[in-house]
Amino acid sequence: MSTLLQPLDVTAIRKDFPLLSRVLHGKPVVYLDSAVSGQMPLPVIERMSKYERDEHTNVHRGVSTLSQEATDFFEAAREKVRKFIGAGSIKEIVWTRGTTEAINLVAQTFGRMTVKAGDEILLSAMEHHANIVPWQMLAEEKGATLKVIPMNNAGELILDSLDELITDRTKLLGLIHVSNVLGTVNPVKQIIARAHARGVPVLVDGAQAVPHLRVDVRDLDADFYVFSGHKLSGPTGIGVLYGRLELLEAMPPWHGGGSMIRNVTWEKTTYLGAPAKFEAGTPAIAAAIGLGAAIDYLTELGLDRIAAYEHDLLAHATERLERIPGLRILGTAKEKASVISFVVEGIHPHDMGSLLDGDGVVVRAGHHCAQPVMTRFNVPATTRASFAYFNTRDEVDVLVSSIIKAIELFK
Ligand code: 7TS
Repeated sequence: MSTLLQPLDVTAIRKDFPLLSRVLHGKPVVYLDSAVSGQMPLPVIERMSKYERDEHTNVHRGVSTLSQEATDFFEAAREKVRKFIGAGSIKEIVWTRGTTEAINLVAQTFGRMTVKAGDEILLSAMEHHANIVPWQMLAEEKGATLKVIPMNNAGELILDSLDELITDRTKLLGLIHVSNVLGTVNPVKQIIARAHARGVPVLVDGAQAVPHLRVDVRDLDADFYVFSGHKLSGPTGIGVLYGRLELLEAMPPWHGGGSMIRNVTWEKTTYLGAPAKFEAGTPAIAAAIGLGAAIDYLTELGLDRIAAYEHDLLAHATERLERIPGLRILGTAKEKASVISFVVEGIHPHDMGSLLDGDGVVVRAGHHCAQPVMTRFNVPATTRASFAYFNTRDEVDVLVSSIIKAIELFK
């Protein structure tokens, strides 16, 4: 941990998360499932509740004071997102329902516009289904093919062959920034530079990166960067598509309806510019404002301090888990975020998940919407613990004891 960084006051932070004082099956809840969905701190919940109690109306409509006020809050949240990820303009920040919708938007606008029969879309071997299926659907529609950057047994991408995998027919590279299964932090800046050298635009799935690392889309030189509010201490129902402005301007609209038009006649409709062009209909206003409040909260704590703290939890958990006989961690990359997937000989990951649940320890068991990763590691599923800035070393120790107890039970 950097000596320049004041450590986080986790005891104080935990008071902001009411769920952490719940009791499950007679045990204090140990929430190790932030990769599924982060918990929202009270300032976020209270900001959304204030909006719903005192300020609720629609945005971008009418001259009423209430509507103008709501529009200001909503657009202020967009500016918070812009600043948080280092984008150049709020025109580059499109609200979506989440990461999944953002990728579908790009596939069905940019993708449909650029991908033709015989073209290729390059993805990495560790993508979430959200960054596979929309491209597969597009490839089927257009007669294009998907190609895959392989990974090694540690869960690191093998980049030696990248220059051969990129061809003259490659229309897009889709890349997960941090793996939701393996925790691997991919060298996206370097990969983007290599793709750009060949004229290939890159979409980065940042769903698991933004909660853990400081992200600067201009420094990365990403063409598209997407993430979800609910993994970033914010609510569900809101997410972000960052797109380079010239790309967004060149893309056709996606959904049609109110709020995205300049003029409508029976003969022809003209559209607004980005981002409004992609935001038909009434958006998730309270959720957007809540995401803005979450960004304020995280910024106040400091992403660097969060990263340092979570890194310590990850190191502690890795060290303790590695000592358990029969337990195998999937994903041992040099650069990792605070996600640990594991399997234990003779115990199905779902059984492990249920036994941990009985001890109040909340983890996820399953394929984590990344079945190709399961296939690559030859496992049907894993159990996954993911750590956030409100978790403690003591909670890691509860996880470890609970796993040991489960192993004893299966002997
Ligand atoms: N991309 C990554 C890397 C993710 O981890 C997830 C959700 C998504 C995309 C989809 O996000 P959504 O908000 O649109 O649903 N990941 C997980 C997970 O790991 N376990 O449950 C959801």
